[in-house]
Amino acid sequence: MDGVRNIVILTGAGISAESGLKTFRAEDGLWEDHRVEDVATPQAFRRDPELVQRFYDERRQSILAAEPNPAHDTLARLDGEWDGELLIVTQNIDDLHERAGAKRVLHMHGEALSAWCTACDARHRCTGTLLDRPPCPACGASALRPDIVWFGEMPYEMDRIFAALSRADLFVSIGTSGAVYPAAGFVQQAKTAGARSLELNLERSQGSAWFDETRLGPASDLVPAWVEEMLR
Ligand code: BJW
Repeated sequence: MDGVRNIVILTGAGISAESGLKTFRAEDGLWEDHRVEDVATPQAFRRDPELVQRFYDERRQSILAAEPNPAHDTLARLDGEWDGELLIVTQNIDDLHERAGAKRVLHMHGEALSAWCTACDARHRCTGTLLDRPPCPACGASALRPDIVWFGEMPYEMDRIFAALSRADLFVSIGTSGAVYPAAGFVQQAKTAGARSLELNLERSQGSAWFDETRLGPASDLVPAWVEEMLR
């Protein structure tokens, strides 16, 4: 794409689907066994912490067992080779972008492999379980929760995301349904700032009409082909 220097890429659960991680809103998706309000709100955590900790303890183990797929691999290649600005804003809590080698990654909805101490505000890498209420390595309190952004909470690093969107020449959305804000509004913000927009998804997202171009198919086909075009 001519004239493109600054790129913002938004990724969602669809990019990790071919790594074996479930999406949220598919028929067999993650919410099927758990209603969203039972696991992904601070109110749910206060009401039934064990249910929520068990849900994220299981997700953490699935993530550790998964491997990056060609979509993660080729985005990491683009990150390594692209001279202009590039930011991968992921809604995903897995670490597959990083394990594929991407460096310019921002986790706006938090990370499964991080635990947040609600007593002292410290964050720690966590590959085990929180259901058994381990002590915080910093302060010793048994007050660790998943470092995840739930409904009603503020996503991380919004200032940095909005700044990148305001400078973007190209906004690319990969494998997200466009059902959850503020991420669902990024395409409008990027377009208002003058960026072109491209959607790569198995099916059209809810905000599909905002995109200049939509390509439909599995991320592991579409992303490598698009990256090849960008680096040609
Ligand atoms: C493939 C594929 C393949 C499959 N290849 N593609 C009323 C109106 C508007 C907004 C609100 C409202 N009421 C409340 C709100 C705000 C609320 C919200 O958006 N609610 C909606 C339900 C309406 N949002 C919030 O509360 C957020 N905070 C907030 O707004 O703070 C205030 C604020 C104001 C102003 C500025 C900034 C902030 C917080 C949202 C937190 C979301 N948390 C979750 C769970 C935690 C993380 C976790 O457990 O993993 O994040 S919800 C869940 O949805 C998760 C995901 O990151 C997120 C998005 O899902 P995603 O990734 O799009 O997955 P799916 O399953 O929906 O879609 C997958 C897609 O992949 C599909 O399109 C498939 O086709 C595709 N696909 N296979 C390519 N192989």
